[in-house]
Amino acid sequence: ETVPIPEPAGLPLLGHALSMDKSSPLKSMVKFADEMGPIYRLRFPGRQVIFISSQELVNEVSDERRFRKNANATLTEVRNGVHDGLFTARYGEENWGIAHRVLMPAFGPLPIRTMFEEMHDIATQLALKWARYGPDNYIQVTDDFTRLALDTIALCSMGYRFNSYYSPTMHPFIQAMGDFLSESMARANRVPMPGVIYHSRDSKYHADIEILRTTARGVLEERRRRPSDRKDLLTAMLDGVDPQTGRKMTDESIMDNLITFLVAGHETTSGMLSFAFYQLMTHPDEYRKAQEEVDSVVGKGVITVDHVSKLPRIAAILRETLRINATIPVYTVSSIEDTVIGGKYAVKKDENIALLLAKSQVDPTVFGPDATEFKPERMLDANFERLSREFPNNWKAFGNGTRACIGRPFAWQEALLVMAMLLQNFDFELEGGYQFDIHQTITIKPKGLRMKARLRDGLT
Ligand code: MNH
Repeated sequence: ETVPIPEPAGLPLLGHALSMDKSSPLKSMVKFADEMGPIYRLRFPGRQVIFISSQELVNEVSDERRFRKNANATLTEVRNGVHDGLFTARYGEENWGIAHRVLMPAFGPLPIRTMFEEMHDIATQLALKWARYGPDNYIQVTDDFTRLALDTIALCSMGYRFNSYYSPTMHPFIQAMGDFLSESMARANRVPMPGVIYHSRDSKYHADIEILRTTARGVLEERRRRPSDRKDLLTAMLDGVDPQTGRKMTDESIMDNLITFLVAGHETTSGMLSFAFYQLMTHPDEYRKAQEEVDSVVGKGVITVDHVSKLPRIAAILRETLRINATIPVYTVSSIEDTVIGGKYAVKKDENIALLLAKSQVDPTVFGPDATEFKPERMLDANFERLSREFPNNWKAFGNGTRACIGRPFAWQEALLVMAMLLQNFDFELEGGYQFDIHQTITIKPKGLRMKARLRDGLT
């Protein structure tokens, strides 16, 4: 016996298109979950989406024998720029398999370790900038973490320096990428109108895509012209042979993935660092414990790659940060066959099922009555492992299974390094009267977060 999936009241034809918060659809999704419970359906022109928000349902759809990633409306638009690159590839696309097998080893523990020096280089630029700001000026936290994440992934993956800390204006590539991403999201949520209405926005959109691809092609061709002994992701893509098909990646696929790394690797990491600092500055006890850990593990010397794995409390802080504010707050799967979920809800093959991490990761069944509170303790290794045995798939901030984040070890090493370096060198203070709010693009960040940084001693 199946029962219908609950649906909030909507309009004929437009469905719930006008019920969504324009600047943050996520807020509407969360609000509907609060009103409708752990499963509900929304309808938009030409598509419908089932939203699930309990650990139990998320666990069920994490079974890759029954469900697979489905590029949602926004990712479908992002494909205009990066096609079947790793992030946006549809199930079964051949280039995904080739790129996945060629790149997995390059994202393994050893190659990531060798990227430490370049990560450290960029992190030092950030620390220097903040030291020079002095203790009385407000830092635009998210902007500076975005520069950090972008410069880091570009340097480590392809030896390219954006030098974001040295220019007052954004590099044209970065500007184009930002505009491309926000327009991709806008296009996904467009109300159908005659094409001419969108004409000028469409030409700007395609011009931005042109900038992205021309830059990527330039980087690729430059590397071919002047081969280098760098062991980075670009080298892995140029030289790698897929063991399964014996094929190499095409130039188009390499460009798709170069852009994909920049897209996927900058906002997510920058958002995570921003939320982590917000949480620490509003939880003084946790802040103090984190700083004590850094002081006892790293001390006053220069941080090295060996310190990174010895910071369990910082790691727990990052996990807890991503539990409460997963920077990719929603991702989408679909069923391989017509099926029933939650024991009673019929779901059709290929129907969109959105995993609302913003709710499922604060499920009180898993995390108790204080589920929405920041308590890093519960994310220390032993507790984290126990929780995931008892409640599998309760924490999905890096996605699921074969389509999980390939950049996770990269992001983790970078974030631990940056947190440790900053806590070692500075004392931070949140802007008085700051009102927490979320700014949503494809990812989320704390809106307008500002803080002051005071050097504790000299800069290390
Ligand atoms: Mn990342 C996939 C979150 C950092 C490159 N990433 C995913 C998914 C999530 C995710 C969630 C799955 C999305 C989906 O199912 O639709 N990623 C993160 C978070 C951080 C992050 C929270 C940082 C914090 N990601 C990075 C970095 C890179 C990267 C850094 C690049 C170096 N991510 C990817 C790629 C994929 C992905 C590539 C797609 C993998 C695949 O499907 O094969």
